[in-house]
Amino acid sequence: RSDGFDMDWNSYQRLQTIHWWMDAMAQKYPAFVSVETVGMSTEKRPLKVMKISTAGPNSTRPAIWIDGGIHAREWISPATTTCMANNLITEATRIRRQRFVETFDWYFAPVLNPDGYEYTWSSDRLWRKTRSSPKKGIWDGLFGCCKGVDPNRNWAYKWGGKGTSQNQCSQVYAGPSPASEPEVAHIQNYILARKDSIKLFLTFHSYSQLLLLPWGYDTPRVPDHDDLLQVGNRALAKLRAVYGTEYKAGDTAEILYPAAGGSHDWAKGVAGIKYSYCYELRDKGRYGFVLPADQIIPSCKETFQGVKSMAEDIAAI
Ligand code: ING
Ligand code: ZN
Repeated sequence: RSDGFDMDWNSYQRLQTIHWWMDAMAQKYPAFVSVETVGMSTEKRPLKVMKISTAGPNSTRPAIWIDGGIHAREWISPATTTCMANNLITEATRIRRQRFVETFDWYFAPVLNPDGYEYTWSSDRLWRKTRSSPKKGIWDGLFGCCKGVDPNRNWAYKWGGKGTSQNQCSQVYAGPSPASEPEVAHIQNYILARKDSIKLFLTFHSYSQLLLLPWGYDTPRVPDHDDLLQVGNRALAKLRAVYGTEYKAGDTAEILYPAAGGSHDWAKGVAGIKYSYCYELRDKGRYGFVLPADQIIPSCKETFQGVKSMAEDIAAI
């Protein structure tokens, strides 16, 4: 079937299924689910954002942003974020609703890099970047050229700094200019238009089981570091309580590596969203990017507890 109800979380899903499911949810629950196409990718695939709000599609409540699939091969990210969106829809249908549903509008963009994602299904399971072509230069054909920009080195904050490359063939190629990738440019604009309402920004990657705070570009601490770490550590305690999965929170450049042009730096540095984080989902390297599908639901269950904790804490501030 191809009506969106062939979606499930016992296996990984193609882009079309994810998009059909998003549209089907909006059709089924028009009072609190709406789906917008924010723009098109390089290869003309839609960039879809799902809004879940019990105050309806035009609500301007404080908001929470959740994205996934910016890196093509990190399949657990679209799987976990769509599953969490599905949990939230279920929560929204309840008669007595909890605070995290009633306080916020929730935005989900589960596949930020649709071209790369489809390429991991058709051609190269471990592809990371977008699928854009470099501008033709006189050396092309002599040395060949490489496709794709690292979309998490392409955001317009400290672009081109540490942990990035200007070599087109590098896995961390920052691109020819900030927000050169249409996927990044469209999402930046969409978030900027809503920046004052967004109270929490979460981007989902894999793998390592980390909760990363800004900054990624280098090692200075954010001024409100302790607030971010406290909300983060409380979330990780809730996450761990489900199956005992150990996550660690810390500054990106310190506990992982410095890398400029990432989305959670941009969300804090440019959009001014105080609580901005990057989750690195399961596992710690046993399966890595090729995480078995039977871990989708456990990943979703534990991560949802963490996200709920963050939402409840921020609602209380
Ligand atoms: N990790 C992120 C990456 O883009 C990151 C971690 C995010 C580092 C933002 C610096 C800034 O490298 C994965 N798994 O992609
Ligand atoms: Zn990633």
